[in-house]
Amino acid sequence: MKVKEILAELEKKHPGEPEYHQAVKEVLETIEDVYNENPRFAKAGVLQRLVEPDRIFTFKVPWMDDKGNVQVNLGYRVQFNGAIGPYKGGLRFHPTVNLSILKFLGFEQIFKNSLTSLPMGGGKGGSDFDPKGKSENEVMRFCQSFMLELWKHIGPETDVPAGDIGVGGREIGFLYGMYKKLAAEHTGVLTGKGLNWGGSLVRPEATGFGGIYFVKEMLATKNDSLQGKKVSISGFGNVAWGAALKATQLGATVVTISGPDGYIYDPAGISGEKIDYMLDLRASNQDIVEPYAKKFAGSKFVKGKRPWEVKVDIALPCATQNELNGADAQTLIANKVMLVAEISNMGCTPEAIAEFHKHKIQYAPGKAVNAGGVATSGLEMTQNSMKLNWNKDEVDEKLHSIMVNIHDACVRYGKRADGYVDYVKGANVAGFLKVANAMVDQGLV
Ligand code: 2IT
Repeated sequence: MKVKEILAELEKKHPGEPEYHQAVKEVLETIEDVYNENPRFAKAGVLQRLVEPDRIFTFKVPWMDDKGNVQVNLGYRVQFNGAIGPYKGGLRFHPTVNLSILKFLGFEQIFKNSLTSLPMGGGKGGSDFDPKGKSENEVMRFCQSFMLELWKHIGPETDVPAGDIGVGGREIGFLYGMYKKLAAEHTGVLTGKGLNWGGSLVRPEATGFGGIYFVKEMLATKNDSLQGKKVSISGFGNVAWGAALKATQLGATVVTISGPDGYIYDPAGISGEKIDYMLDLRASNQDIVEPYAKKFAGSKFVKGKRPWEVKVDIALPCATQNELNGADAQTLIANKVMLVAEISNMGCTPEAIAEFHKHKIQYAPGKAVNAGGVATSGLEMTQNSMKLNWNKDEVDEKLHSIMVNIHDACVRYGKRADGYVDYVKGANVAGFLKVANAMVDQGLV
């Protein structure tokens, strides 16, 4: 197969969808060898089929704001690939949401979910709704209207959405309430649910915790640990919160968080009540971090900048796609960064990744590092099916062993002759093989 041809065809068919093209390109370039070594894949047209979603639903979401004005947003669900299980992936509510972004996220989700070893296909959805500044009633009305369309297409054995940027426990509650009313069923159709109504312990922490468990494994390959390391984190939402909590527990000092307004530098370390304060910042619905600097003496707010200019040992993008570019990577490398791990989805641009590879910096992509979130969603689905709840230690242990296994798989398929691990290749090949084999086994559907 010719990666170039498939990509050219894709760009022709779907013009103006750069994030989608970027995600597909990265995967195809790294699986080319293993694809060509297995003629059964080409015979079954696996790649041509894999790069197109199974189906996409787009719908109108009309709702009324607190002033009585009619508002109209766009809603989407991309059911990308269901070869190894029901479609699974989050919902993102953010004004930038469009089909390119949801197709990139859905495509990444296929390989990420495969890596978890749990039976989940890839999907993603969301809306261009902007939660910033909206009242709780407005968020509820929006979620209810969104679910009024979405519920037709999802189900516990069909497609199981969860949260992503802009969708947390509160939104999952409103969405779930409406689904339950429409379907007249109390089932595990969403994950990230509240603990009293089918949720799993450790799901809120899981993406950040899993990311740090992965980083711990990366460091262990160098006989090193998080103890005493200086860490920069971007974002201040659920993922950043969980990562800061676990990194701090393991002896690291987290010195930054960030928002659309700029970043916070706190040389004393973001720990204890400062980590709790991240939840208040998020709950204020303003999408800014500046108030942190006013609250905690010794920290400062750097307006309009990203945290990658701070000298650290470890950098962890935890916000959104393409948030760390080639110039940022060069700055980090000049400052002697030793490890970069994306806990956001596709946090680094291709130029940044090329810099890390060129300088043999340990670097791992989101689909491996942040898989703990969806893995724990998978564990929530299992508990829902069994109609019982595991305790905190049981879930955390399972999450931990899943992350260790994902790391092992990355090393197995990504280790180069000189010992350097290409985690991008490792994650893509390991994730791809399982899905590709399942597609071949199931025939042309
Ligand atoms: O990007 C992700 O993996 C998520 N937003 C979580 C998806 C899930 O179904 O838990």
